[in-house]
Amino acid sequence: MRLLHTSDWHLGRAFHRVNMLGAQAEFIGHLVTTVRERAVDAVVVSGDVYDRAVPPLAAVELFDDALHRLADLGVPTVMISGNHDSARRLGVGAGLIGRAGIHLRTEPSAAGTPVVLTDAHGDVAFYGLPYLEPALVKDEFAVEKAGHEAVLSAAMDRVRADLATRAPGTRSVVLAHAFVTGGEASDSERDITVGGVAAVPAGVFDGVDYVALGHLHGCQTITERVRYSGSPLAYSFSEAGHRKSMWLVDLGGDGSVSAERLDCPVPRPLARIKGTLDGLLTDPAPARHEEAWVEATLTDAVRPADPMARLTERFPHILSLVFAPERAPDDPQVSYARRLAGRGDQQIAQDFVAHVRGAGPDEEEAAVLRAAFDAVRADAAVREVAR
Ligand SMILES: [Mn+2]
Repeated sequence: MRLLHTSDWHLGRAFHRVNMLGAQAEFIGHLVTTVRERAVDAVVVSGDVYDRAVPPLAAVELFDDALHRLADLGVPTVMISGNHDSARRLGVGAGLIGRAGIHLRTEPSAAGTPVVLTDAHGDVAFYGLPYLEPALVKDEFAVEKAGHEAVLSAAMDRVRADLATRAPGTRSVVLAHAFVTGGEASDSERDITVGGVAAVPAGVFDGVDYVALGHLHGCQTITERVRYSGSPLAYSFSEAGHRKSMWLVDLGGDGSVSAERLDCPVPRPLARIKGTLDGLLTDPAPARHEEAWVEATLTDAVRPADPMARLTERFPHILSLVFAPERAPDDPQVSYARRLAGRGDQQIAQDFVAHVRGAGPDEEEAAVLRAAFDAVRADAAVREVAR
């Protein structure tokens, strides 16, 4: 059985001031063409269909168009909700859409109920695990301490239990939206840390033939059988080095997996350039980025006048400007943003305590901070669900 694995479409999301709906529509067209030309048997979409719980109308219309085109192909599709989607909103109409062969899985309670597709070698059971927000699903999965590993393990126990009841030789595919240990993040995923932990070990998914992951926006291989497709488009300059892709996965009759990486259309390349304003305007080297979406980091010791207007003359598609004057790392002038870069909320809070008190938090105090961050996140998640 030949699968096409994609995720993290984030329909409706903009890239800085650029509306990406045109590029998103082009990707949908590319997806449909690929399904037809490469004789795909099933499409899997591993969450974050939309960028927000309440997406703009144009994004909803684009998704509707994608559903119609996938249904017209007659190729079954399995989709789950991600942490950016409102599972309940996305799930409205799922029963009816399912009759057209598009299986939207947004209910955690259905974790152990697969969509079963069949080829010449027998059945393939597709288990769609929507993004599981630990605080919201801990009762459903009867776990005491709400963490990502606990709830995903419990959901996977249901998958394995169901699989054990099926005919020997039944192959299995799991769709999940999670941060798996060893995966590399970018700047465009929303933080999902709970209890100080964001990631789950890949071993949680043991016992199935292929795990189609969503959440991380870079295409990556955790193991031969556990992969991220990544987002089809870049949504931050941290993805300037990414090659945006989908996985074309051939699932053999014996459960063997071979995967081919397929490139997605690139609306416009991304470039990060760095130097003094005069250097960026006159050096020959950045000429190859003149048509790219550009993020320029200015290293001038003194902020120059009108930098954006001047850079736009050479780089008409410049979208982002960063000031990073060259200074010694211990210079108190090093910007606040740079001091925070790459550190999580917990670490920032702990460093703040150390800064104002002279000593960082002890274990008990660190736990209080963690609990506070968890409470804020859980509250935000509950609000999202209620929208
Ligand atoms: Mn995402």
